[in-house]
Amino acid sequence: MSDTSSPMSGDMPETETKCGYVALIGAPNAGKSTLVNELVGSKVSIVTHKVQTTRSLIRGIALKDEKQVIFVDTPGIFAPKRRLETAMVNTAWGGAKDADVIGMIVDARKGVTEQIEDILDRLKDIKLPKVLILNKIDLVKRDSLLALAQQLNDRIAFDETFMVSALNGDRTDDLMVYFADHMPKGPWLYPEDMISDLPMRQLAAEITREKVFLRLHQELPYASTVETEKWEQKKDGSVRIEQVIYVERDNQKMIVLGKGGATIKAISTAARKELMELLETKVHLFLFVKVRERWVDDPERYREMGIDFPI
Ligand SMILES: Nc1nc2c(ncn2[C@@H]2O[C@H](COP(=O)(O)OP(=O)(O)O)[C@@H](O)[C@H]2O)c(=O)[nH]1
Ligand SMILES: [Mg+2]
Repeated sequence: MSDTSSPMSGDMPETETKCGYVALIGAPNAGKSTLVNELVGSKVSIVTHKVQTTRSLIRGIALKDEKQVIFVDTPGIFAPKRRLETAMVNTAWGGAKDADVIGMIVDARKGVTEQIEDILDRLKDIKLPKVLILNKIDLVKRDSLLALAQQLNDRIAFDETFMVSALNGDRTDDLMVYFADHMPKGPWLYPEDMISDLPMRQLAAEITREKVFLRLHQELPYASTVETEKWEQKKDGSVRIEQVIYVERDNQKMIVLGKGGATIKAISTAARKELMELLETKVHLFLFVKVRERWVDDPERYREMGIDFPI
């Protein structure tokens, strides 16, 4: 008995899967990471009220029907002064150029700032579909939203404008449907249960970095970076994680440790709690603080963060 129909013949069901990239760009604190987490339905990118929290490209993966959308959360775009800042801004624009659709997020309460003007100027030259996302609509009146949407659309012809609250999940469904529909046809690039491509070690470092950002003030968060050095699965199912918080100077180390070690303990407790939720197992977290003068000029640190070292 022979089967004459080849696997490629016409009675195969038409593939309906779609898959593509959406890059979310915007000024620092516009709510890019919050929106990615909301659309993915899980925390994949850290969020704080401080500017420049996100340093590398974080990919959060979401499925809508048969469509896979890979969201690229980018560092905020601003006028960089230091090397790390330059690296972050380059990373953001690099992420935007490789996308299928660009979503520009604007904090509706702040409106059109100088930073927004600069982003619009550069965005104009990128020939990709673009949508405007006015975020934080929970904080502003509807009239001003419409005026802002008009003002921005006068500058760039966006394909579509959405008004959302990433924090409350208000109207984010429409946005998700739009992105899903506008992905190119093709097979999924990630397994269906995958929500992030960030290796666990790096995600764990990001979680601790978020706690550092939340507990330290002024320049210190920006002078620090976190790396996972050891990850050991124990026989009883628990995990032992060792991480290093790098700072630039001795006095910064003292601040991270806090009086009697109180600050590092609080950071560790908060990070461990979240890691246990994420890994669904017991976590033994060991944090070390090391002074590495000029780590911000060390290419190795950039490699660990997953961003290019600007020469
Ligand atoms: N009220 C309000 N706050 C928001 C909203 N989206 C984000 N935020 C807050 O804005 C701050 C910056 O958010 P984040 O996602 O880190 O911004 P990013 O720098 O663009 O990634 C955080 O304190 C968020 O909780 C929103 O829709 N409404
Ligand atoms: Mg962010």
